[in-house]
Amino acid sequence: MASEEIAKVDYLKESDKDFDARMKWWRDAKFGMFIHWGVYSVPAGIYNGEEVKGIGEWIMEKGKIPVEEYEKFAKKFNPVDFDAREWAKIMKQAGMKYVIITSKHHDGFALWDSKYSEYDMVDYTPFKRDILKELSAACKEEGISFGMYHSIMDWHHPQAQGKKYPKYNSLDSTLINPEFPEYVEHYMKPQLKELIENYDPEVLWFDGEWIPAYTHEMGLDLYQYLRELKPSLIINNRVDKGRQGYQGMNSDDKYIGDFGTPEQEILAGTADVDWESCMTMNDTWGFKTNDHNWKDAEVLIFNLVDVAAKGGNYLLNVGPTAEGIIPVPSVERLQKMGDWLKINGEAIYETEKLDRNYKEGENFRYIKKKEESIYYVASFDNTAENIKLNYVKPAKDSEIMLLGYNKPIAYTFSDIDGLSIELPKEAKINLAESSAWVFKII
Ligand code: FHN
Repeated sequence: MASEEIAKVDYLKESDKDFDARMKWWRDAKFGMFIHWGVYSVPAGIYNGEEVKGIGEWIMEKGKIPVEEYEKFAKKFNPVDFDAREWAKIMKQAGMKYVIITSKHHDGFALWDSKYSEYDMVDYTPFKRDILKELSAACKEEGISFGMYHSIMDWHHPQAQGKKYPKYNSLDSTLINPEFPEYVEHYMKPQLKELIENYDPEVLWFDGEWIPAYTHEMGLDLYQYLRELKPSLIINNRVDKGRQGYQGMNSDDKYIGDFGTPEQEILAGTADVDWESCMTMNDTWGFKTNDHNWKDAEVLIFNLVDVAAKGGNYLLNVGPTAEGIIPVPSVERLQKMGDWLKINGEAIYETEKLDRNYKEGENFRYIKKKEESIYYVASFDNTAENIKLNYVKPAKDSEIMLLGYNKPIAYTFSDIDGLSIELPKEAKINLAESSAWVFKII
């Protein structure tokens, strides 16, 4: 990066020690809830009686709904069943340590009481309550770190894409709307300031950065602005322009952001920068009446182990209904994940990656406890009589425990045959329901 650019973003000179200190809680947390909730949950994928294909929160764009029409959905948004404490309890039971909720998605609707817009939960809907205020308070009570998603792209504000400029076209638009810098300076930044001052988020998760009107220089400036407002704030790489599509990692270290953001995918191996994989449980982020492709809890647990073994975080999405309810299929999966973590969480939280490239179909993952010589091996083959591991060499007289069974497990080790662990029948009975068995090598 040119020296004048670094000069513009003093925080880039942050020492590794300071960066590590700022990221510590986030790296230890490993598992968070993503919440996509807003006006789009009212139509829930249906417009003029027709199903609109694609992800639910894009209905305004995919359904080519004029701004005035879409505003009518906002007038109807009345989540009378919303209970922030209930949501925080679901996160807690699931073993989730942080939450990222959409403060404002691409449709431009604010889930808080913004003094810069009437197009918000308190001024525009019959509900008249500040969602972010209630949820941030409930999360603090449960000891869950509170973060917010914020879209740079805005389909409602007249100086962004709204009524004056051609509808958003991310793929091949060359039109740069001349008022976007004004929108950033006098709308987006003031709204972000009030979000930080009112709700004290630990993380800001940007998105919609791909629009041509938003530039790398704006990203550098925004990062500096936000870190000056809250020095401990953690900000994802979508605050800048370096993300490589859904792969999510920056293409060049001139781009900023505290962590990479693979979307609906997990890195093949480890990375030398922080990253977080965000995923849905089904085929949409925002609620849709007709959603499909629900992932089984076992797959979600494998994903969590896979991400932890590779040194990342897992941000798993829920899309609440227009009434304010987290869908039952989501809650059921989160309960199973929480039950698994109650037994095996020590192999996930406060752990670090073991640099290893996993082969396709390999159903073991290796994880190391931070600052300790304790290793965990997660096995997804629960039918085996014994398990052979050729990647880890127990120290002399090591004890091997099976989490949840809590009796030493017999094993043999040789340099030629590697480590062979016999599985006691009793263990297979006790853990028959477990999605993955975790061996702790002490
Ligand atoms: O366009 C958004 C989409 O609606 C959703 O918010 C995902 C989640 O990360 N991000 C963008 C698509 O990459």
